Amino acid sequence: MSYNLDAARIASLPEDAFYIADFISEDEEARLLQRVQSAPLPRWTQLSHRRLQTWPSALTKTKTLLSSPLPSWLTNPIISPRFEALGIFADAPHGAPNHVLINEYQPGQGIMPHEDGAAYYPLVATVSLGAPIILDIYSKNGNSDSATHIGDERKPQFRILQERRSLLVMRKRVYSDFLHGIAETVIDEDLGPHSICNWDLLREQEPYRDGSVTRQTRTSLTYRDVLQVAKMGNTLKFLNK
Ligand SMILES: O=C(O)CCC(=O)C(=O)O
Repeated sequence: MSYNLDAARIASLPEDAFYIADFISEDEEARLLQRVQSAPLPRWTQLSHRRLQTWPSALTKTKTLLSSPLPSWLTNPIISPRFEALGIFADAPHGAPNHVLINEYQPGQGIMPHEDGAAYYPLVATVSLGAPIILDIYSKNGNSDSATHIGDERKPQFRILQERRSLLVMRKRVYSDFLHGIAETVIDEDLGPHSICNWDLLREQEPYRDGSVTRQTRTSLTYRDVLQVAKMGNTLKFLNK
C-alpha cells in the first residue's frame, strides 16, 4: 500500500492535519477489535464517560514511560510498515510511537475538550474502529494549563468525521494551539460539507446525506511518542518515587 500524505491533508484546518479513509482493512479492524475486547478486565480503566487501555503501561508521575515494547498486534501493520511508509513519526525523538491509548466510547459517551500535554511529542495518529464519530476542534482561550480539561459550552471551530478504519494525524499548530473533544451524544447532527472539514476525504458521504449519524460503540487507538523514557536499568529509581 502506498500513500500520498499531501493528498490526505485537511486543507481547511490549520497546519497540519491529515485524514486517510480505509487505512486498515476490514480483516485488520476485526483482528484489532478482537484483541482490544479480549484484554483481561484489569487492563481497562473505567472512567466516568468511557473506558481506556494504556499500552505498554501508564506514565509515571513524572510523565515518564518505563521502556517496554508495544505488543506486536499494535505495531504490525499499523506502525510497521504503514506509519513508516508515511514517514509521520520520522522526526519524532524515538522515530516511532512508543505509547498507545485505546479509548472505547458507548453511545452517549465522549471526552471533554482537552490538549494532550507536554509529555508527548506534538503529534497524534488515531486509528478508528467499529463506528464513525465526530472529533470537535476548539480554539484555546489564552494559555490553558495543559493538564486541564475545560467546560464544553463553546461551539467547536472545526469538526472532523472519523470513519471506522480511518487514520487521522494531527501535528504542529492544530495539535498545539487547539483543544479536541468528543461530544457526549447519541446522535451526531448537522453533518455535511458545510460543517465537516474532511468531507471531501471521506470514504463514503452517502451514510451522512440526511445530516446525522447514530452513535454505536467506537474504539480509537491513539499513537504517540512519549518524550521521557526510562530504560529498565533505571526503572527501580522511578518506581520508588
Ligand atoms: O478517541 C479519540 O479519537 C480521541 C482520544 C483523545 O482525545 C485522547 O486520547 O486524548
